[in-house]
Amino acid sequence: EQGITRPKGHKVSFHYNSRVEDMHFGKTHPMKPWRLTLTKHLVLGYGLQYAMDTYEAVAAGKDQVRAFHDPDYVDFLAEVSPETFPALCEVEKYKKHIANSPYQDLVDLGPFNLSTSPGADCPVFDGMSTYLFLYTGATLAATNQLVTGQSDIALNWSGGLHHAHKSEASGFCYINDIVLSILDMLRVYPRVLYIDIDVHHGDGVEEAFQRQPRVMTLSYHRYGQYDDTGHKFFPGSGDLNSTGLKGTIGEHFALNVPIPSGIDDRQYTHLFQSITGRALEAYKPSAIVLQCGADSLGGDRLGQFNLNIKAHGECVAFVKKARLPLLIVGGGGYTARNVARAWCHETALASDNKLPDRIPLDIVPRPEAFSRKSHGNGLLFPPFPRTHPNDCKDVDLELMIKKLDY
Ligand code: ZL4
Ligand code: CA
Ligand code: ZN
Repeated sequence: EQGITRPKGHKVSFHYNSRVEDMHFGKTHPMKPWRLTLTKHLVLGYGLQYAMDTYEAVAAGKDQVRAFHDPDYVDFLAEVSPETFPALCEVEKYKKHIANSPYQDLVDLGPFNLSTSPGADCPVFDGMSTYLFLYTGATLAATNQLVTGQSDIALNWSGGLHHAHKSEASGFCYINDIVLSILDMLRVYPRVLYIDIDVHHGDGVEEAFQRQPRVMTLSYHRYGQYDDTGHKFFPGSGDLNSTGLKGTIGEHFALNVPIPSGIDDRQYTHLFQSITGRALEAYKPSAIVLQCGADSLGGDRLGQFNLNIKAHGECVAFVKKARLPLLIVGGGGYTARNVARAWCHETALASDNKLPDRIPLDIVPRPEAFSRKSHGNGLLFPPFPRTHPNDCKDVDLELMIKKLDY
């Protein structure tokens, strides 16, 4: 912790509750709350707690979650467990919420796209309610720090669940903490810019504000054919021409940057800085929400980009330079040791600290997680580039940048 200092011109708050780590989505489910444990170990191992105000998150209230979500859905989420699920499915007010999902044949779905089948994207698991209301509480506390002017940057790595809809879970996301945060921000700030660097399209946030010119959503994501099975990369939306709901005043206030697999640091940084820079200049937001999904890193179990931790962090550094109230949330990220490295590095960037690349293995509780002979044990080690079926060879990045600048 030598050398860790508090930032000079701004205040950073860090919001977390370790109870989110106790949950398991299922044995081989890719979403591992363990990545949050590793992130915490690195943040504390480097001593970054001395650079920020740290807050233990408390659970969000049902009333707070109802600001966006359907009241029946909120009741269901608050009561559900693997034990109560079958009985709840029989309750009359929930029966009308059986989703009409294209994946119905794959898993046995209950209401709200929830299921106790092991193959489900959004399983019902032990401690689920606790987990959901805690990550949401952390995002709302972080938001409160910003809107009351008590912090300039607020962080919640357990949040950023961008796929959740008003009355439906989707893609490992149940409560859309980002939408709830932006709704709180709109009471104070005239315009909010939402930026999403998760490898998946931020569809839930875009949809929630598709009629709202006071929110601009900007998502960078893998888009197109997944492989030769004909499946599209999840969730399948977010092409260049989706720019908000046509015929409403929200039209033109959604931006999407669809990207093929295999994009590298240089290409991504160029895209990100050109487009984000232009959006900041044209939209002049009063505050920013940045979703930092770490599944855009190279070597991610689900992602197909080839970004280095340094390039991922440069997105955070670039956005921070706007000097606007900034909420930073996590999101996806499925190779836990890389997720932890990236989010620790980005916590340091947010608080103006430069970390030594050598991970303090003598202090972190699980050093073996970070010391792999094949990978080295540095903080910013470059993930090995991989090739994918439809790799980014000669997509015209300049054309994409030009098309979006209208
Ligand atoms: C799994 O191994 O593309 C779920 C999901 C459960 C356990 C064992 C069951 C085996 C990968 C994914 C069968 C698995 C079938 N288990 C999963 C169309 C799909 C339907 C479900 O980062 N099958 C759906 C969602 C995406 C689909 C990505 C990203 C969230 C975020 C923010 C969400 N859904 C095909 C997959 C496994 C599983 C292994 C999986 N699911 C990979 N990609 C998806 O943007 C947090
Ligand atoms: Ca994205
Ligand atoms: Zn993702």
